Parts: sequence; structure tokens; C-alpha cells
Amino acid sequence: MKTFAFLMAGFFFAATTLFGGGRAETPEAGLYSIGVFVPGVVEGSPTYEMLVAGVEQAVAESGRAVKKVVEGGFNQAMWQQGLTSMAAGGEYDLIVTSNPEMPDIVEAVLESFPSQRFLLMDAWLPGNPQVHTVMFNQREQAFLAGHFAGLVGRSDMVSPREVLRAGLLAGQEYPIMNEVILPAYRLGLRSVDPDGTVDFRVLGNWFDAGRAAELANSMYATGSHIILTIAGGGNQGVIASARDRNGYVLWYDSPGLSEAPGIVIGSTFVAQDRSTYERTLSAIRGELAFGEAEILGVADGYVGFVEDERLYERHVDAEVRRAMSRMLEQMRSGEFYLEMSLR
Ligand code: RBF
Repeated sequence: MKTFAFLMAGFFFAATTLFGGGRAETPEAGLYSIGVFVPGVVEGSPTYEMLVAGVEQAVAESGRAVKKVVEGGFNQAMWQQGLTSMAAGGEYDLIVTSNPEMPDIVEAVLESFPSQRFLLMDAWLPGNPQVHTVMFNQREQAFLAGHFAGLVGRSDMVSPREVLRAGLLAGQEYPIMNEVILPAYRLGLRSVDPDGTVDFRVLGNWFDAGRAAELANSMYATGSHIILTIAGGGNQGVIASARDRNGYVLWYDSPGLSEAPGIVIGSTFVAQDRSTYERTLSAIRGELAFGEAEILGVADGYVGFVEDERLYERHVDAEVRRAMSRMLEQMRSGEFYLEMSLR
């Protein structure tokens, strides 16, 4: 048996040498090659910063992978072309990307390059044998944000008000935003004040901090005590407005309290960095289950609310923190669960 294996190895060696079927003998030969396609730009977008960090960590730990990051820019009409040229080059064992619109684009690219493999974060595409997707339970995440907005609105941290009003600024409208994040944020707010309303505004892009500040000014002026901002680089405009208007800000995807201490007073998070790291490392090791679509939530430890930070203790009333802890505990234990249903 040993002899047979040895002979076979010898044959393949000869075959690749003679017929040139093997890869070129560059110093990188044998390394697992990863392309990261960022639909937007990395800087200022929490989910994309975590995406790149996760891949970097997996590459470093594996010791046998390389990665290249390609920024697709803000013109969404160009994304399919950008991703197609990455697949066409044939140099990537895996392409990693992230956002809920990517499945459609990836399926289109796969029609031309059916052997390309993809890891899609913050996305949902079950049953495609070339693709593994990871979606976070944004219903739970946005509910936590809304619940916190409600608790703050009923605390001594703001002037008393009859009916609560909380802002939500989105970079753009998309199904997960309109059908999951917005309603769940409202549900969370109404778990504290059944009459509470959400002032939902759309920036129209993921970068215009000046316009974001104008929208935030208007939201604070019309009674919102806090704004949940999911607007990429626009988030900085909301912080600037909050500083001027004495308002509060809620951060969404990455722990954000240090973005503006005392102004960003609450932050949900998704472990996009950790989950990207784990899945990328599995892919490098040949262990990732392609064809599978995961949904990760609070009970799994991949969605949460930042509690363990000095800034949180310093700037948020103890009563609010206690109520928030109780809610989180119920969600972690599975006693309270919000389903993330998807098309
Ligand atoms: N989030 C960002 O922080 N920056 C972006 O540039 C960005 N671009 C997006 C583009 C599209 C088409 C969609 C659907 C979402 C985008 N998001 C962006 C939102 C992000 O993927 C995620 O849904 C939110 O961060 C909420 O978790």
C-alpha cells in the first residue's frame, strides 16, 4: 500500500512537471488565497472594519494564507463588475464580502464563474453549494437598541416627556432595514412606552456626514432624545449634531462608546470580527460547510449590548443599566427570543 501511494505520488510529480499542470513555483505556491471585497469603503463603516479585521486574524493565525482587500466604493452599480473581475482572475480560493444585498450579486457572478467560493457575512443565501452565509439576528439587535432608547427616555437622563420619540438614521433603505431593523427598534421602544414613535430618516448614502448632521439636528429639534445611527461615515455627523444639541447617540454594529464619551451612551454589537475570523479559518482548513446559511443571535453570543465598559457605568444611570441587564439575561437564556425570519 505504501509503495502504491509512493508510486502515485511519483506519477503526479512527473505529470505536473512534464505537462505543466501544476501551479507556478512562486514563493507563495500552496498558500490559501483570500480576496476581501468591501462593498463601500472600510474606513468609518463598523461592519467592514470588523470584516477585514476578522480575515486578517485568520490569515495571521493560519500561517498559510494570504489576503488582498478590494474596496468596491460607493457606486453600487459597480459592485457586480468589481466582484466579477476578482472571480475572473481565478486567483482567490475564497472571496469574502458583507452586506445583505450581496447574495444577488454573488449569484450573478457564479453564473459565469461557478467554481468560485464565497463567504458572505451579514447576508442570507441558503442552499448554494459555493456559498456560506452568516446573518446576525438583527431583530434582537435592533430591539435591544429600542429598549435602551426607551429606558433612557424614561430616566432622569433626559427631561420628562409625555410620549417617547426616538430617531433612526439609515444610510439607505433595504429590506432588512425596513422590514427588520426599523420595526424591531420600534418594538423595543414600545416595550417601554406603548405610544412611543420612531422618527425614521434616510441619508441616501453611507458617507455624507454633513447631511447626516442636518437630519440629526431636525430629529433632535422635533423631540427625539436619542438617535440610532446606521449610516457608515454619516455616523460622525450624528455625533456632531448630538454634541451641539445635547442629544444622545446609539451605536449599532461595533462597540462604540469611545467614539464620543457621554454622547454615544449605548451600543449594540455583532461579533462580525469573531465570526468572520472563525469561518475564514475554517475555510482555510477546508472545514467550512459551503451551502450552509447560519443565523447567529444573542443566545449564541454573537449579538449583544455593551455593558462591560467604564464609559457605560459613568454615563448611564444605574436604574437603566439594571433594566437593560435583565432584558439581556432573558435573551441570553433563551427565555425571550425574537425570530429572525427571512425570505
Ligand atoms: N453599512 C456601513 O456601515 N457602511 C456601508 O457603506 C454600508 N453599505 C451598505 C450597502 C448596502 C447595499 C446595504 C444593503 C447595506 C449597507 N450597509 C453599510 C449596512 C450594513 O451592511 C448593515 O446592514 C448595517 O450595518 C446593519 O447591521
